[in-house]
Amino acid sequence: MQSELYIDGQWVKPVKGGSFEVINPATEEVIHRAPAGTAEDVDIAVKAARRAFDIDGWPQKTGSQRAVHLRAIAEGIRTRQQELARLEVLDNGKPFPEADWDVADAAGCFDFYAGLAEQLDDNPEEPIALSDSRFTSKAVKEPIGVAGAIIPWNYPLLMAAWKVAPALAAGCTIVLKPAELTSLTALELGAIAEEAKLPPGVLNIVTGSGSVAGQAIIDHKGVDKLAFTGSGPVGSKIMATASRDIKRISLELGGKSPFVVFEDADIEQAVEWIMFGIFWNQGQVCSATSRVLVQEGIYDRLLHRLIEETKRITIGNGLDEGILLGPLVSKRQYEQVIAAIEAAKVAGATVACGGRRPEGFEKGYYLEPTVLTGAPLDSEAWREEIFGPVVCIQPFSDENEAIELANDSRFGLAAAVMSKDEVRAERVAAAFRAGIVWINCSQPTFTEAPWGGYKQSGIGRELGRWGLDNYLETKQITRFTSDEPW
Ligand code: TXE
Repeated sequence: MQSELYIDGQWVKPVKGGSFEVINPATEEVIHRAPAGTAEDVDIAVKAARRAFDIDGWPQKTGSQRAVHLRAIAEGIRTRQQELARLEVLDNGKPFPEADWDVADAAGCFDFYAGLAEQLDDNPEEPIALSDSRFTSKAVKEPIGVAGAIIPWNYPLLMAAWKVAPALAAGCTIVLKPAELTSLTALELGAIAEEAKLPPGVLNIVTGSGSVAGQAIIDHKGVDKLAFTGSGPVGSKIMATASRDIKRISLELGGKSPFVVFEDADIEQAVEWIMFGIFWNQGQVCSATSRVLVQEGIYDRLLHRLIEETKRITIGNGLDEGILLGPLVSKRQYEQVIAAIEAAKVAGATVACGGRRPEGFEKGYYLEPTVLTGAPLDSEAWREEIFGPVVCIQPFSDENEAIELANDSRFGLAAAVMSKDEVRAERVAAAFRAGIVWINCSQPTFTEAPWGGYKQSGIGRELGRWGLDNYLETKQITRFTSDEPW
């Protein structure tokens, strides 16, 4: 486990020398102390990133040259996959197979953006047909500059990959701040980048608290672009701060995503996808389908089967075999989710199953997977992100009502629909006000496809070619070609 910051290709102690506890959420034990970066460290990191961008020539490298480093990082992640997955479990609590999956996905993300970096060489410019033939014009894409990336704790290495890979592919340099709850694998990424011979200053990793290290990144005048995944209030703060210097921003802020199940859907499959959509990663997923809407005719049967299957979920330490649900990430998150369940009860909801600490667990932030029925449509449980293994389920009568209920939210990250009627499923998918829509499934995420939200779920799109565009500016170059006087 790394104990220093990775800045300008060096491992360094924070200027002020501080550190903070890393706690295993399964045991509540302190397993490490991570370096607590402050504004001074961020300043050094941003200056290194500036030099790497402005002077050392990272953006001037060809896409293929940058791709060599990205592929080497992907390989470095794969070489250490088991070790990284284990660290992720110790830090975040998720079951090992999920962590293993995330780490493989992170490697795939670097490979994918290596491919896009190479493609930048194939299409360096786009000719533009002008209405005035005395001129010719072309558009070129150029990297924005220095990116500041602030990421959450639910997918520590994968979220780092989602930001670092496209930024480096585009030719940006970057300062990355992982969430203070999960710093371990992000710091390992520094070691992997070092082995991949990434030039100094191209990737800098400053761990520390949001209010100190994170705030210093968003405030820094040397940062051209901010990429953030996290809570709405911090997203608002980033947007407000970014407006001062007109920094480019991309924000991914979570949601309260609906899952609509029509009467013609297969109940067993629906139950499986509902559970995947809310219990994977302990429900700490921005796109979790936490509001389930089921058509009246199958509501009782589906609810019965959902409760039966939910009760079968094996809870425990993510490092143990056969565990499907680990602890929540932190004491604070655990207490917040418990409080949300209590508030739901007061508002009139019924706990159909779960809702408590499972028996036999003295340590660890464990919570039974929970199904809530009858949460009033104006209650916080129905409207606000709980970010835990808690699903609200409601009946609906017809398609119009389902769409109305699904869209009645300030969020718009994801939405899902299940129906054997393809035409109806497409119609509902079109009607959803959300950036990611799943038909007959929930949650599958592909590096190639755009990811991001409508409404208060954020701004911009990550992943795919859209993710690369997040780190690129567009420049027009127009030439006067006529011999006639202007
Ligand atoms: O998020 P924060 P928290 C939601 C989810 C969860 C809630 C709170 O509902 O219950 O947010 O989680 C950094 N300047 N999501 O408190 O604080 C912080 O250090 C700059 C949804 O953990 O937003 C961390 O690196 N940075 C979400 C990152 O922001 C600051 C994933 C996210 O932490 C900062 C996580 C500041 N002033 C939580 N304050 C999703 N969209 O997937 C904090 N940070």
